[in-house]
Amino acid sequence: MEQTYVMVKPDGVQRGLVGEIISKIEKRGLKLVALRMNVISEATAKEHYSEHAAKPFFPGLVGFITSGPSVSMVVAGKDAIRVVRAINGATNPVDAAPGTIRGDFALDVGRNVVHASDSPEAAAREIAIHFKDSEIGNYSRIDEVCLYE
Ligand code: DAT
Ligand code: MG
Repeated sequence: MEQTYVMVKPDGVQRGLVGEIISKIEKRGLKLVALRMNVISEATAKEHYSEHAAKPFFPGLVGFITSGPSVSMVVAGKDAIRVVRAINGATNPVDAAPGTIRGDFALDVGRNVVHASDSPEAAAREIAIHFKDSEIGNYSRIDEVCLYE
């Protein structure tokens, strides 16, 4: 099953949205296989967002993502990368469809509540940045017999 890296950013934690966000992911049928709350270090934030290092919003993005506790997870399931990106909605919340996390809970692109990997390569890279192999669980959910044909 495909794995993806997902983060509830510091704004989502401050606004009490952690449970609702995790609930959407779980109820969809995706499986949590790793979960942690921590304040991400500046070095980890820069590595995580290295593709944006040259962009004007990069310093603000790194400052924001390290500004308080965030929740990191690894989520597994069928097409987990595409499915979580769809659950999150468009990067700019103004363009995000209602029903998505960003479309329901955010307005500003720099305060868009959630992150998720956008490709298999990004997922592998981001999971390795945030978790050791030993922190990623391997189990079956009891409802997998109903979720998958
Ligand atoms: P996504 O988070 O949907 O993968 P991205 O990789 O293009 O989007 O950008 C990473 C984050 O950077 C995004 O969630 C919010 C911030 N960001 C992107 N574009 C921005 C902009 N024009 N101004 C401010 N922040 C921006
Ligand atoms: Mg991205």
